[in-house]
Amino acid sequence: MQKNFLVTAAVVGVIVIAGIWLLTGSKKTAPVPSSQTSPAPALQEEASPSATVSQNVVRITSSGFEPQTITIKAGESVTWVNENTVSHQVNSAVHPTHQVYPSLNTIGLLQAGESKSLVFPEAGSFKYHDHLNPSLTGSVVVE
Ligand SMILES: [Cu+2]
Repeated sequence: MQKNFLVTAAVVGVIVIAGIWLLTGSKKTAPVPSSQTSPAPALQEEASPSATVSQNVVRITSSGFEPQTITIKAGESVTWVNENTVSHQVNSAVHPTHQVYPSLNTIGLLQAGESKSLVFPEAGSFKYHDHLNPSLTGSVVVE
């Protein structure tokens, strides 16, 4: 009787310890000695440049398009963001007929704070300007 109790207690104890080990072990893949935790921050610093900018953005301010030339890959889009307090109008070269790359004319008028995007499916160099202020020019280079 006494021996059976001790065996049962030992089995229960092993199960409880195994359970705790599994629960804590599932979060950390392996028990790591404390001396190995210090190199971890250095590894994180090396991994940080992997952050990527998913959108190609051209900002429009009172001084023009920024960047003035934006380079993208075929199939990507460009988003024009009017950060100025007045309207701007993105149109294809050449002012005033706008016939070089008519797709750019779908951007057209951008009210203050407004933004519009256009996908460029084919490679090329596409010039545009602000039709309301034709001295402000820019280009999209699609590789
Ligand atoms: Cu124009």
